[in-house]
Amino acid sequence: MERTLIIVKPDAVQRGLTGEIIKRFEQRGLKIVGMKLLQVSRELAEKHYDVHRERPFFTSLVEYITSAPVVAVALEGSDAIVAARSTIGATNPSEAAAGTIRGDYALEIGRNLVHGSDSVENGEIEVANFFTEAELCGGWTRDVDGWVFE
Ligand code: DAT
Ligand code: MG
Repeated sequence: MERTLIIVKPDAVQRGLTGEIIKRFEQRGLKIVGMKLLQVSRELAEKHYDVHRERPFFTSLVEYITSAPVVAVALEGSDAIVAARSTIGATNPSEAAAGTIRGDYALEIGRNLVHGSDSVENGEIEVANFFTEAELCGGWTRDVDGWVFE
């Protein structure tokens, strides 16, 4: 099973889209193993977006993600990384397909509502950056698992 970190970003929380966004991952079959509301610190934001440190949009990206509370969600599932990213849609919402979260609810790249890890390795790293082991319910049995996972 893969793990991915989803962040319901400040714009999504402010716009009252938290439930709508989490619902889409949940109904897809991905299993919630961690969830919390938090205000991301500058330190955590810079760590999370370290790969973009040299990009011109880095400062505004850190400002954005730290500007108001977010909901962090750790999801588990077969192919969780690719599945979550296809549910999220293209980075630039103006190019995101209708039916994806960004394609349905966003217009601009700097207000693209949601983050999803981009690789199995980064999924593990990002979940560990946002959650302590004690905050995760790693091994819980979901009764419908046999109807979602073959
Ligand atoms: P994604 O969030 O789809 O994984 P990413 O990891 O390439 O995209 O970039 C992280 C965030 O940085 C993205 O959600 C929005 C912002 N971003 C990326 N490219 C950008 C650009 N060219 N101009 C402004 N912001 C950008
Ligand atoms: Mg990314």
